[in-house]
Amino acid sequence: MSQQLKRREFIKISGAGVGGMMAGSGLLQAVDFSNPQTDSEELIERKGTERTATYCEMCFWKCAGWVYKKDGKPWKIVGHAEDPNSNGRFCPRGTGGIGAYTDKDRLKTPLIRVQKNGKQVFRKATWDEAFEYIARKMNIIKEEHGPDCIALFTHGSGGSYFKNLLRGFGSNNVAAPSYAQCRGPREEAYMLTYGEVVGSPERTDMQNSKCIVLLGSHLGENMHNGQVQEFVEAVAGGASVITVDPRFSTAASKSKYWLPIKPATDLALLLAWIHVIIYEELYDKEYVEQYTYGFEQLKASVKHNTPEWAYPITTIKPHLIRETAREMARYAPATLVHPGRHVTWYGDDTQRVRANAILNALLGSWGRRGGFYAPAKAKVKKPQIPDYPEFKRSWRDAFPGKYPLANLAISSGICDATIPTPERDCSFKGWIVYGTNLPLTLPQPEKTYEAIQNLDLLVAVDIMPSEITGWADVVLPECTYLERYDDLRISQGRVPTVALRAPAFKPKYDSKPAYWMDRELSKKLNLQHYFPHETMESYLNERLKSIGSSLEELQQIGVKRLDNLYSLYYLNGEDYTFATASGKIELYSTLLAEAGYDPIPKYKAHEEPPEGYYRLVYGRAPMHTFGRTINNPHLHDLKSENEVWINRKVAELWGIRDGEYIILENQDGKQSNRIKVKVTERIRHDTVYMVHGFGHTDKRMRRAYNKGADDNALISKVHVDPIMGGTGMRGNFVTFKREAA
Ligand SMILES: Nc1nc2c(c(=O)[nH]1)N[C@H]1C(S)=C(S)[C@@H](COP(=O)(O)OP(=O)(O)OC[C@H]3O[C@@H](n4cnc5c(=O)[nH]c(N)nc54)[C@H](O)[C@@H]3O)O[C@H]1N2
Ligand SMILES: Nc1nc2c(c(=O)[nH]1)N[C@H]1C(S)=C(S)[C@@H](COP(=O)(O)OP(=O)(O)OC[C@H]3O[C@@H](n4cnc5c(=O)[nH]c(N)nc54)[C@H](O)[C@@H]3O)O[C@H]1N2
Ligand code: SF4
Ligand SMILES: [Mo]
Repeated sequence: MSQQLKRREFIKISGAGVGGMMAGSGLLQAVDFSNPQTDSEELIERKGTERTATYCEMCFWKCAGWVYKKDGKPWKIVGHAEDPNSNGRFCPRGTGGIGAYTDKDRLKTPLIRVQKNGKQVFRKATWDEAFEYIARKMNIIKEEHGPDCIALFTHGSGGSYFKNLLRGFGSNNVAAPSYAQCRGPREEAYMLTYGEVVGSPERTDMQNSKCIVLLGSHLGENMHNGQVQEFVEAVAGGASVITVDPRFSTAASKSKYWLPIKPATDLALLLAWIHVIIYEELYDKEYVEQYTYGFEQLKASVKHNTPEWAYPITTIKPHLIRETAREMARYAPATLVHPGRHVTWYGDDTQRVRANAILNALLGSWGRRGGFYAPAKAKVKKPQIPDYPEFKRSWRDAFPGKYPLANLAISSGICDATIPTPERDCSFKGWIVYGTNLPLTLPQPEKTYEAIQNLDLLVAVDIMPSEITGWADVVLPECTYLERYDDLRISQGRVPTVALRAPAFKPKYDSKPAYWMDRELSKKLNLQHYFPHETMESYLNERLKSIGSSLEELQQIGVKRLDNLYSLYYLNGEDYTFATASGKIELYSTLLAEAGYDPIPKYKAHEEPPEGYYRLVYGRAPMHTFGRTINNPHLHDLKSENEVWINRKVAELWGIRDGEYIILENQDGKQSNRIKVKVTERIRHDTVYMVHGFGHTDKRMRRAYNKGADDNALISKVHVDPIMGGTGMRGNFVTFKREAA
């Protein structure tokens, strides 16, 4: 079909029901935001209530909880008391999860792109038609180009079934923006240093930390539940917090020290801290001696990185750099220099996070109480499936010699490799996009659109008519997490736990769970042997049998705690072998040296904003997750648009008033949607800030449409991490424009 449709047009609207904005669904009153901690036992005893076990899909912390119904109607969602990710409390987004289910703008039926009266439109299709279409296209691509010319982009629980399907089909090109646009550099930096990743939930022992250092990491706005709870606990217990942020974040307001660093210079600060810790002999000598490799090289390398050297770079005064370094050493090893999560900032991110990992090693905090614990290891067997065919080509072939230390596929790389170039023998021809809204998620959106124009097949699996669905050939409406089973959530953490997600409601409209989609699609592709279980119930039951449990038990208890057979901390004096080349914690990285990169991080200056421009940085709001919750009836009511934070003096200089709407224009002339101004002292003069996820352009999301601005529209420049391909996204600069009258 899409051969006849020459250029893919964005399908804006389906005609019906465009008028009048829907008001909140009335359910808001029923959802209790004020007291998220509710005693489940007490609730279940109330007449007419029933509960179903779930784990939350409103973000990727995956808190376990209970969905309550009263007289058959949705009532409330609460945290599961036995769950270490939530400790019985949900965050506002989790509590508002009911809104994902009730949202009237949801995708309702499968859709197929067709040409009608010279215009591209979606027509409603049956599931069988949709699967026929997809299978036919996939087979054509396989025949003409090879199965590996189809890629999967995924974020979220159901992605695993699509991954299984695609691998069975012969392609291992599976990418998640949570790697190259998020925590990839962190995982590779810790891997290079300790031979292990940080993982999610982070293995940070914050509840026992006496000193916490946050670089960016805006905990409290970044609302990862258990982590925020531990942070609050540590602060209440008197932990000393050092926050490094060009903005006075919520975390900064809880801190003993706020260091309003000049953005893009954190590596210089980290090296100066390392300098002070080494040259004032504040490091953990026994730990360094016993466990680390390359101390002398490190010492020599940071010799010139004095606080006086770092001062003009970072604008942090030398005495403050010394004082904060001493503060960290005072509480070590119960000092946690937080490794961050969204770390794709400036392109040298693996090196910056390496410096962070090195600093933790000098403080002896890895494997120590109050630093990083060794997460529990839970093994819950998966049912056997046949081996996948051999994968002939990988995304790597598109980038010979590049990103040698990337351990996962790079979404932005797959996007690039979809745009044909003379050197490349094959570019990607098909994308399956599960639960990730690429136009708002991958930087350089104009590249994403160009790549899309070169596809023969684009399948979008989503619950909402998000922007990506407007570009798809086939749209598959998934039911929400409250209407489906999914695979078990296995959290390592301090105690290994297994949590169940079971359907609390029947799927609304003609939406279906991803497992069912993949099993049906597998039949059309003759790949059903990769989906041996007819239902999720039977799959889950078999999995749970391997730990002596059953689906029935999990339906009753929701969360099962397993034994942790390992110690959380290193035993004093015990020898350990680390999974690095030297078997030690590598202050000097042998792998980086071999691959031709700095084995010890070195500071290199980044580009500065031109005259009249300000650096654009972005972050989170506690009541929203990226762009995925903006249309949620309950959460939209809590925050319906974002603001751009501008320093008071800068605003005065431009004559910009608080509350007025302006347009941001970046160094390449890209303009934002109109955005409200927040004039504040809480940000540096050279930086502006906005929350990511707003500025939706798809009218089918009636609440979110045209509210606030999309930071991604201004991220037309990226700085790619040469080590692992992460896309540094904070090297864009904006100036201010008045709205056209
Ligand atoms: N409510 C909510 N919580 C979430 C999410 C969500 O969507 N909503 N998303 C989750 C996900 S997937 C992730 S990855 C995390 C992301 O959350 P974090 O990992 O905390 O993200 P950061 O980029 O570290 O934090 C943004 C902060 O960095 C500051 N900053 C900007 N530039 C610089 C700089 O050059 N140096 C320093 N030191 N600071 C700088 C900004 O001012 C801002 O305060 O949040 C998670 N938690
Ligand atoms: N400009 C900019 N870009 C960023 C970031 C940023 O701060 N600024 N943050 C980066 C980070 S840290 C990350 S982790 C990524 C995250 O990026 P994404 O994972 O792409 O996050 P969302 O934009 O929320 O897109 C999620 C999509 O999943 C859909 N969805 C929600 N629930 C379900 C479900 O149950 N099933 C299915 N099938 N679909 C569902 C939503 O409707 C939405 O379309 O973005 C990265 N990109
Ligand atoms: S942190 Fe909030 S949104 Fe994320 S999984 Fe937990 S309750 Fe849900
Ligand atoms: Mo992320």
